[in-house]
Amino acid sequence: MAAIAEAEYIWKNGELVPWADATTHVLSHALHYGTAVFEGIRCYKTEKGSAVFRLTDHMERLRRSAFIIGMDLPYSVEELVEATKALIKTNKLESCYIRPIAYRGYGAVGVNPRPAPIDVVIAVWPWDAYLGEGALENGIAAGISSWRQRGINSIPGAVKSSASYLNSGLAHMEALDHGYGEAILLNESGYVAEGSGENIFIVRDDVISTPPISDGCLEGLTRNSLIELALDLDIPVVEESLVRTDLYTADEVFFTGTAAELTPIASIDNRKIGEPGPVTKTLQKRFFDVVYGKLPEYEDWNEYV
Ligand code: PPE
Repeated sequence: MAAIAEAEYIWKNGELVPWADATTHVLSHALHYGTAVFEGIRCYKTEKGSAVFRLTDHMERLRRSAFIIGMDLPYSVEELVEATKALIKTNKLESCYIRPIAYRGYGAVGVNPRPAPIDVVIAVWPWDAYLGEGALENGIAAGISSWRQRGINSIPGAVKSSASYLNSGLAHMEALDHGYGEAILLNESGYVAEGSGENIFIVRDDVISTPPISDGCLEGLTRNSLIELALDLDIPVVEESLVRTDLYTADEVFFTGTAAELTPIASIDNRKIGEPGPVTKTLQKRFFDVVYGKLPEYEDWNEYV
């Protein structure tokens, strides 16, 4: 999670630039005011070649995030999709993490973002297990943060903005300080929102529950995929507000996200949930079968490079 394994090129405003040259001015608007929207996407090495999971859907979410904050992206979803595929090929990567970011660049200071130019960058690099070694197999210890999820009428969860991640960073640092691997944030009303970089699900009596988007979480594409995979297996899924005690008493709890994939939660606030349970394990296997191109019925989610 710390150091970046550098690739050779980065795509910036339509051009390929060497990794070390993909810089921006220190007075870029986004650096001062958080005016950036981004995505996290994964490309997996499958038997049929490298496949980017839901690439178009991610780029569409990027456009929606930009639209909400009044940023008119100078590239279409198709252009961003093609640029990403070409970038992966140029960098000769078989699997990687993909980070597109659109931000207000250099040219104006002051709160108003509009006079600042819009820069768009796509970077790719190899990135393994997000929540540490063994997390996917054994689960992690999570803790409820004393920091609240910013309100949907402050910095909306629907916008994947750099500004949101100050909130995530505060919660994540606190979790690490308390000896946990990840934080869970409650919203201002006390309902469970999400992890600092993941959506959250519980399983109780063979029913899956996850907080609704209106409780302030990101509309995660892994979340959305998992819901579909579960329903296709006839496992009921409910989107409902959850309180912290629902987490403590659940049979199984897990995080989902592009980086975190499907990471089981072994304990919350030192209350044992246990080893990854049957629903978690079934869905995790299903998820990896999908992204590695082993399930033909979900192949439209895999966009081959
Ligand atoms: N909530 C948050 C706050 C979040 O950051 C992510 C993804 C999700 C939910 C899950 O969304 P999705 O990836 O579409 O299923 N977090 C990205 C960034 C992580 C980072 O540390 O940077 C990611 O997983 O790529």
